[in-house]
Amino acid sequence: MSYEIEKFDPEIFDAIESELTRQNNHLEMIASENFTQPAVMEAMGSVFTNKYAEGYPNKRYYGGCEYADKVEQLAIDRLCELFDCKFANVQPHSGSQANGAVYAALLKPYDKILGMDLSHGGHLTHGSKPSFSGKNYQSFTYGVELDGRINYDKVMEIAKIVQPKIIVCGASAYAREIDFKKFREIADEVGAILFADVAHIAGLVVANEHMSPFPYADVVTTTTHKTLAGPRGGAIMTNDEDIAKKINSAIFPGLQGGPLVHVIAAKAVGFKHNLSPEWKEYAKQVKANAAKLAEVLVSRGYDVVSGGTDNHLVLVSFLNKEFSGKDADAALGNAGITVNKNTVPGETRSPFVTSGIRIGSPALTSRGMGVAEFEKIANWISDILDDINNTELQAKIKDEVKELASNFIIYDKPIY
Ligand code: DSN
Repeated sequence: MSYEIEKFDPEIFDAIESELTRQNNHLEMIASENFTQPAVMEAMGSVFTNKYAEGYPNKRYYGGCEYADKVEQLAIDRLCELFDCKFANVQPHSGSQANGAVYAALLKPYDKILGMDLSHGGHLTHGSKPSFSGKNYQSFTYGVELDGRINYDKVMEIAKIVQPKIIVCGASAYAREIDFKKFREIADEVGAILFADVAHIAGLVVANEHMSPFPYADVVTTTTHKTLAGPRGGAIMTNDEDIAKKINSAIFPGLQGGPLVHVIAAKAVGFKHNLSPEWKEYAKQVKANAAKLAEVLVSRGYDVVSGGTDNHLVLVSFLNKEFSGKDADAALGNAGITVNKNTVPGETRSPFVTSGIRIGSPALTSRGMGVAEFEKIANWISDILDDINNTELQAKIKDEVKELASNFIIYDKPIY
């Protein structure tokens, strides 16, 4: 097979081919990454990339939008079906844009946000100071206890003191089920809007493998590329018509111009995958694989934050070790196992060094791996961490990783 880009821009083509080899040969265990379907990538590479479609279906500022209307309406309808909600906006270019639109729609500058602390597993856009969410609004945080779990009574106490306009729930590095009902009670007690960012767990939620944020949250955002395994992008959902109108105005013309119609088409294809009967099996397997990973790491003496996992990720703490999250990330990377360093509850090192790693199961589950493979991988991870400076061992495991990976090839060509 030859591609136009191979002839026109060999430097970029080489990088794309190398990335394909990297994705096929390595074990991708970053909890926020996944492998999308070739059909999703085909939609992303389609002629819709040429089309301007500012506005919304049947209310555009450009002509020639009849097919753009069709794909956007399909994406909206499928997302509403997945989450059993009434209104959806599928135009956000990313999860951060989606979160920015929620604040722009529902808050005034310097209103109070209460979100999960970034260093406890929250997200930059949940009020972190370097982010627009911490600069344009007064942000306050809740965190986890030393056992790695949210203490809802404490969140209630903080909310009563802060009196936030909006409470953000949802996390990027939290291994336990989020109780949206309890967050609703807290929001009701202080008269706050409840905003759930389910980017990490969305693929589990739509399979009934995690509690749904509906009917508890007033507004819900997600990314489409994490556990949902769709194209890179964001989306916003609500059951409240007034909020839906404000969100639509906040996205366009508030924050964004022309929607990425090719990505919206790909989102629609991804949602069709999420609606398929096999999706539930995938979500169950994601959880079973993460549970096996946690079980083996605990049995090998590692400090798994909260003692295990209810979802797709495991957070491992090295607070009691000589080495850092950065060291562990590098050692595992040498063996072809890709994770990310992560802060942990009670963190003593800087965010760039950290005392933990976050390991996720969604991407390897998409490659068809099950608990037997995760058991093997968890033991490799433990072997490497047990002897972190042993580069010969890392090289030996890298060969074994490559052999395992070769039995689970995800893509046979670099471009779809
Ligand atoms: N949410 C981040 C992550 O989990 O990796 C990316 O923004």
